[in-house]
Amino acid sequence: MALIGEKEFFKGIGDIKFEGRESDNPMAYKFYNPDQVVAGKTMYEHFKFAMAYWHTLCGIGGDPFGPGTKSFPWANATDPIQMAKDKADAAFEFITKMGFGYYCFHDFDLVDEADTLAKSEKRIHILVDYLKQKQEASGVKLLWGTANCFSNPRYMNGAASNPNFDVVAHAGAQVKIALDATIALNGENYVFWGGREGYMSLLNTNMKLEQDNIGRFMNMAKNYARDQGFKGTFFIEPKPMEPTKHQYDFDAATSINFIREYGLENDFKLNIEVNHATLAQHTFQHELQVAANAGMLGSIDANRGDYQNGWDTDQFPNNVLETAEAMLVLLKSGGLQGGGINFDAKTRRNSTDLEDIFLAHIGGADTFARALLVADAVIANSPYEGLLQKRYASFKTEKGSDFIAGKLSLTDLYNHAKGYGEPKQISGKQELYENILNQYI
Ligand code: XUL
Ligand code: CO
Repeated sequence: MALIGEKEFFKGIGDIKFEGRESDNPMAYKFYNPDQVVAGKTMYEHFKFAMAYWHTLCGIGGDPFGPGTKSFPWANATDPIQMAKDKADAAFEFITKMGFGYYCFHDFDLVDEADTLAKSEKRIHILVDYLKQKQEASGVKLLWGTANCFSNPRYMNGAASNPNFDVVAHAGAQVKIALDATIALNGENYVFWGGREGYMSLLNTNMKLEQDNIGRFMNMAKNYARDQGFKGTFFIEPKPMEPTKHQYDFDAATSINFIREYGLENDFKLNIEVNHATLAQHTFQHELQVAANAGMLGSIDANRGDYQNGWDTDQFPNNVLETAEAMLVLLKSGGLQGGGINFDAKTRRNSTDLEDIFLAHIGGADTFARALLVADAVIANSPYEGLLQKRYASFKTEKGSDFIAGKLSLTDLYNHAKGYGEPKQISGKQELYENILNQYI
C-alpha cells in the first residue's frame, strides 16, 4: 500500500507480504496470509490485527534500573502537537506497511497530557481531526480507544475506585473525552483496564464502596456513550495485580461476576490478555474459555510473559503450541465478538533497531496464523473432536439426556446408581490429546 504519512520514518522497509514458510526473507510473513480462508473466514477477518500505540510508538525501553534506550525519529519535535502528528504519521506508516487494519490507543498516547484538562481536551480534538483524515486515506480503523487513568500521579490511589470523589470526577472527565474521541473516530469498541483499580493494603480500603463506585462509573460511561450513538462493545480487561497488589478485575471469572452484578451484561464483554492470564495463575486458553462460556469473549491483547520471572514482560507471542490451544477455543466458540487481536507487546529494551518493531509484529502475526491453521486442522482432520464427543457420550444415552433436560431428580440418580453398580473406569487420555496437537504442528 502507498505511504499515507507526511514523513517517512521507516525508510528502506516496504510492505510486508506473505511469502510462505520456505521464504528466508525476515521481513515477510511465513504463515500470516491475510486472504487465506480458514474455517470459513479469511485470516484477516479472524484476527483483525491491531497495533498498540503505547508500546509501539511511545515505549522507549525504560525499566526500573535505567532510562529508555530507543530514540524514535517521530519523538523529536518540541511542540507537542507536531510531535503527536509525527507519531500519527509513524503509526499509519507502520500499520499500512504491516498490512494490519487496526490500531488501539490511550488518550495520552496520542498526544502528551497538558497542564489543564481543558488544554488536554483541545490537544486531543486536534489529533482526532488529524487521525480521521489518516483513517479515511488509508482504510485503517480504530479497534478500541481507552483512557490512561493510571500513569498520572493523581491516580496513585486509583481512578473510579479512588477514595477522593474529586479524583473519581477527574477520571470521569477523562473517560468522557476518550469516549468522544473513540466515537468521532468510529472506534469499534472501548476498553476499561483497571490500572490502579484495586488496593495496596486492605487495611486502608473500603472494598465494597470502591467496587460499587466502579460499577456506578462504568454505568455512567455506558449510558453517556449510548446517548452519543456509540454502537460498539465495552471491554473489561482483567489483570490480577501490578501495579496494585490486588486488582478488582482479577481474572475473567471475577470480571464476569462484576459485569453481571452491576447490570452491564448487555454492553460489556472481556478483552483477554495472555500475560495477565499467566499472572492470575491461569493459562491463556483457560481465560478465553471462561469468557466464551459466558458469551463474553470480546477481544484479545496478544503478548506473552516469562515462565521464569513472572513479570508482566509483554513480550511478543511466539509459542505456537500454547497459541494453538487458544485458537482451538477461539474456533470452537465462534471467534471474537466485536474485537480483534491487539499486539499489547513491546520489543526488548536492547532491541533498538527500528526494523525490530517490524520483526516482532511479523513474528506475532505468524504465531497466531500458524496456530490457527493447526487448530483448524486438528478440528477438521484429526480424531480430536471424535474423542471429545466420545468422552461425554453418556449424556446422549436415555438417562443421560434426561439429566441434561432437567427431567431427573436426586432420587432418580440414586435409583440409577443402585441399579447400575460401580461405574466403569474410563481413561481421560490426556497424553493422546497432547500427541494429536503436537502431530499437527
Ligand atoms: C496493562 C495493559 C494496558 C491495557 C490498556 O497491563 O495491558 O495497556 O491493555 O490500558
Ligand atoms: Co492490555
